[in-house]
Amino acid sequence: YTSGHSSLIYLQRIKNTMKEAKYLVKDLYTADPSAHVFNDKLYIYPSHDFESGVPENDNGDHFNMRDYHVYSMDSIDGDIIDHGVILDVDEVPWASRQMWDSDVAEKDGKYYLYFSAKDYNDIFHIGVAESDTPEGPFIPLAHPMRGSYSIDPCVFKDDDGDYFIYFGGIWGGQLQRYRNNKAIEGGAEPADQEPALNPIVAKLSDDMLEFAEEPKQLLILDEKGNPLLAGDHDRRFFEASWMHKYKGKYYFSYSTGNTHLLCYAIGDSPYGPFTYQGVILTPVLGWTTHHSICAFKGKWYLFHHDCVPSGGKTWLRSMKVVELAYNDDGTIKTIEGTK
Ligand code: FUB
Repeated sequence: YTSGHSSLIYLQRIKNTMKEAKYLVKDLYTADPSAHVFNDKLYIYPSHDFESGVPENDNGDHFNMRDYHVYSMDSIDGDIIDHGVILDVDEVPWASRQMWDSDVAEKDGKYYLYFSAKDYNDIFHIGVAESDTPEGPFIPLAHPMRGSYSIDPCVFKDDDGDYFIYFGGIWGGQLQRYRNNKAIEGGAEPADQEPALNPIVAKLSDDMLEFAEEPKQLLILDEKGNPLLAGDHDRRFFEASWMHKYKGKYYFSYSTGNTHLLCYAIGDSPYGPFTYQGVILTPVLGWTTHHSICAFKGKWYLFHHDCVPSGGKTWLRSMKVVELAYNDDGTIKTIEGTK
């Protein structure tokens, strides 16, 4: 009896460690999951993929999403609740299409949804929408954040109560069309031997609706302290910014896009500089890889997506969660993606 009982406890422990990634939602395609804990619950804000019929192209027009849902969980092994649509493109006066990656931050009991979308000139900007609850619905501002461009906003609250927004994505995400926050002629990536384009960071205003300062580049350096080069496709920033803090250090993680890796870099300040450390997630089935990292009830998790349930259709993704572990030196143990 005793040994049987302890095996049961052991099996239960294995189940609870979430070493195998699990899909979170079966009835909708969901991607780019941004996870946060609000009021002791886990909330996940993903993109909502669907079959729009737009053909694949290099701009990513086939990622033609039009609305967002929010999900919540009381425990990582428990049920996931779909709270329904929280914002639709038709409710956003300035947005025409492609409701891409989003994130939500809470301040003083109000919730702010930051989202990427194209305007009527096909230029990406970042929008903000407000709600009194994490479940929405979110009411959008009539205009994008002033001075915003490109895609993939992520908002990080530091321990001292300052909020920072990180954003940017090259190729279809249009970051290569800007330098020093201004649109440039031509808008190409730098040559391979030049420093890569970096993600952008800005402190948020007290009302959470504007940049509180001129956005800056967030430098990602190699082990010798040199900026990563544009030709270093296995390490340079492509899109999917995420920031989290672990044991007093800032961890900036991102996708390398065309080499399909989720990587991370560590720094001592929310502005950086950051030093490249390695791969968090090896390539998954599908072109994009995108994630968030969140602690919930004493464990760390990587939320991400792949295209296994859609049979590899790169625009129909499904979000997943898997436990994330650190080594003693603070580096992250690499997780194998599902091919
Ligand atoms: O979901 C649309 C876009 O695909 C996101 O904004 C990118 O990060 C990539 O995941």
